[in-house]
Amino acid sequence: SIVGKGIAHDSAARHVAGEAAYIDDMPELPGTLHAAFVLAPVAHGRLLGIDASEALAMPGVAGIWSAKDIPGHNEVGPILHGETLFAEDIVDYEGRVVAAVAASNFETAYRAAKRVKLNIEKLEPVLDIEEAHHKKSYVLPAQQVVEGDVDTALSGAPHVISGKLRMGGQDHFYLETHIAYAIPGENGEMLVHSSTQHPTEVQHHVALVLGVHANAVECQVRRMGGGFGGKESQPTIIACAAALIAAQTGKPCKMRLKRRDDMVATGKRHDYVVNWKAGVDNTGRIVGLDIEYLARAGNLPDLTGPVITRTLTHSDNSYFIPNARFVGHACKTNTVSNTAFRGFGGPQGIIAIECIIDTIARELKLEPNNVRAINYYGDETGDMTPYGQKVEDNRLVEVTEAVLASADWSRRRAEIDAHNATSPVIRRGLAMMPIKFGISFNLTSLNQAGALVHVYLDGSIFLNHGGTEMGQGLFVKVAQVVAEVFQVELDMVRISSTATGKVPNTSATAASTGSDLNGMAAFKAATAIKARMTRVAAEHFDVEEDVIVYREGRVHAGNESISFGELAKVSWAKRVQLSEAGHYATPKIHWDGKTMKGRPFFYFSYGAAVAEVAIDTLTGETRCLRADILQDVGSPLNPAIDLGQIEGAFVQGMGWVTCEELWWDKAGKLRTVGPSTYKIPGSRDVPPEFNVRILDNMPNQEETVFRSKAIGEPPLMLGISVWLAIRDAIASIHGGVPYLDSPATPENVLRSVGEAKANRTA
Ligand code: MTE
Ligand code: LUZ
Ligand code: MOS
Repeated sequence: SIVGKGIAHDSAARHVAGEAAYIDDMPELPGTLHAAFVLAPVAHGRLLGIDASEALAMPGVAGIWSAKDIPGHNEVGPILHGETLFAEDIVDYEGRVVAAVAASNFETAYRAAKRVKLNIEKLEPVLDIEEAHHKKSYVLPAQQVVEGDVDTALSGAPHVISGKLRMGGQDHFYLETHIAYAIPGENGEMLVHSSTQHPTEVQHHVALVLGVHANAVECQVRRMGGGFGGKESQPTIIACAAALIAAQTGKPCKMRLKRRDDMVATGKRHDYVVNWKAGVDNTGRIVGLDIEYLARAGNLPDLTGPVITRTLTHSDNSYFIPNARFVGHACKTNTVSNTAFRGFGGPQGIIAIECIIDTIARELKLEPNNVRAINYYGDETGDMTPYGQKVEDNRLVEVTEAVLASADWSRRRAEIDAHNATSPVIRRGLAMMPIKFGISFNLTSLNQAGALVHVYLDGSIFLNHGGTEMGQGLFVKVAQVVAEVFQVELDMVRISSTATGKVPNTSATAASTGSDLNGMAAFKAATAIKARMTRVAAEHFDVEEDVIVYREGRVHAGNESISFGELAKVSWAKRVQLSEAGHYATPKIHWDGKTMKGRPFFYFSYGAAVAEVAIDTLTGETRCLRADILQDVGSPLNPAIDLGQIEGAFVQGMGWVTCEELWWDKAGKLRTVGPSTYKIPGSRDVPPEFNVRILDNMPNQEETVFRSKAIGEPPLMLGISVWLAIRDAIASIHGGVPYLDSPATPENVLRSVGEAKANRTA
């Protein structure tokens, strides 16, 4: 069977050989223009004028485009109206796109953009999340998930424990920065190659900006050099600018962002401030939980609404909370608009509840894992989430017990405690955490996909679907599904670029649903073609249809057989359709955005991790020494790809909570704009002992494609175990509750160590 086999990524060899083509590798057409953005130099101001005379005088410069040059709508927002491509009268963050300059080459375009003078009257910026909250400066109304009666639960609880947690954002740092190449055609047509997770959104916004119908625009994507959510909504900005210039000059236009511009101008993970209060009984069981999330939306909503929804629906993580009030505020600040990032609000909710559990355990002098276990969803507690979805596929005990055993928890706990008793400088810490992550877009309408399958007369198969490839291995998985249906070799299935002209009206490849949705759409298309071919085969061999068997590229009827290609030819001769468009819509899900109740997720993915760290209490440096992960992926479509996803996601999550720090100065200027100042985990930050396993023999209880489960995002949150282990190491100093923000940079660790030393009781 091809499904379930650990097969290399279809482009693995080409990735490492440099032969996999990205948009910037495409041969450029003659006359291609290159574009660069003019970005606002202040966080907040009134735009009074643009003086491009110096830029336009430079040799090779073709022109400048700003809001007034847009023939259609100045509109690039993913959900709401009023999110503009080019600033109109107000610039509302440092890096806000104001205009685009085009020139005959890349460097000239960049130099010219820097010479454009913006006349801006400075206004007072709001830069701090809490300041925005105090000023009631929001981009959207607050959302809340409420269950039971929190106030009564808190007032009757034996212990009420409260706290605050600040967590940072995260830059996507995909290797390929944003890029688009727009090629004008005849009669108003536009072909846009875009590095986007959401070709349909690019198509629709290019049409809106150009003032043409969507049918005039095609968006194509062969692959991205990483997306991580950063290319879910943001690519419209780049693609629309390139298309506008292409349309108005009649020349192809390429726009590629330098790393600095990419980091300054496009959105990131939302940083949050969290205030919480928990009512707890003497055993550590949570009886009531009140959490207020202040999320930094930035200058406009973008995807902040659904991101906050996911935070609120992951504030329970794996724990039954009988009385809950989770409130999320979308704080409007004069900083770049934040956007989707792997986990999509889930990590923020999960780090909050894990911090809460850890704090409860240390306050009450209980073992943190016992406090976790006693609060798990299950018969002893309950199975209803605060948002009204029942937990029907609970695998928490399985993953936890198995990971504690394989990580040799008890022995290592004792060993680490013994080490800490005699090691004043280097402290070690150990932590375990579970995850439960809801799979489906929490906006129900997005949970649909299409695929297009053709069988050619030599038996080769052409596959197209609405999902995009960003390195996560979606294309090989969907190809495996199709090869499995027809029982042919994988190399008989041709993987092709995502294109809005082939499969229309798609959702972003996001929410980890790529293979669930597109795999199922392709399965349906292939199965429909196969049913027609089987009828032909039955006629051909003069047998009943149920005698026909597809095996190893051939079609058998008892002792007789013909090749799959021969059957294709016979079918064609009988004038049978060998092509099909499949469509799939996830069943069982619904969500009421007003009451914030429903069954937003088709199913949950479970996982657990144990992390061990060492911290240097004199420098604040930390290191993850070992991590053990067990992840539920149902029956994997491709376990080799899934292992890679788990490893990558864990390390990316670890980066979020340890070394990746975004830093804005007092004027609101982002100062971490490249690898010299923004530290993502490198190969030597990967835990030297890294044991990653997939939960065996646990098919999805729901009818997903071959009973698989999504994998892209869930294990990112397991990286939070590293942060919990750092807390554990700090707590060893005084035996109390450490105060630690995320990321646990050396500065933050040192501050927390200093407080622990000051409060040392011994
Ligand atoms: N893996 C790689 N290599 N590159 C990426 O950009 N994006 C992640 C995840 N894994 C990403 C990745 C994110 S944010 C999501 S939502 C999923 O892949 C999307 O793909 P899938 O739905 O096919 O898993
Ligand atoms: N919901 C979600 C969304 O859970 N994940 C996403 O990526 C997303 N994107 C857009 C809208 N809702
Ligand atoms: Mo992933 S954040 O859903 O693109």
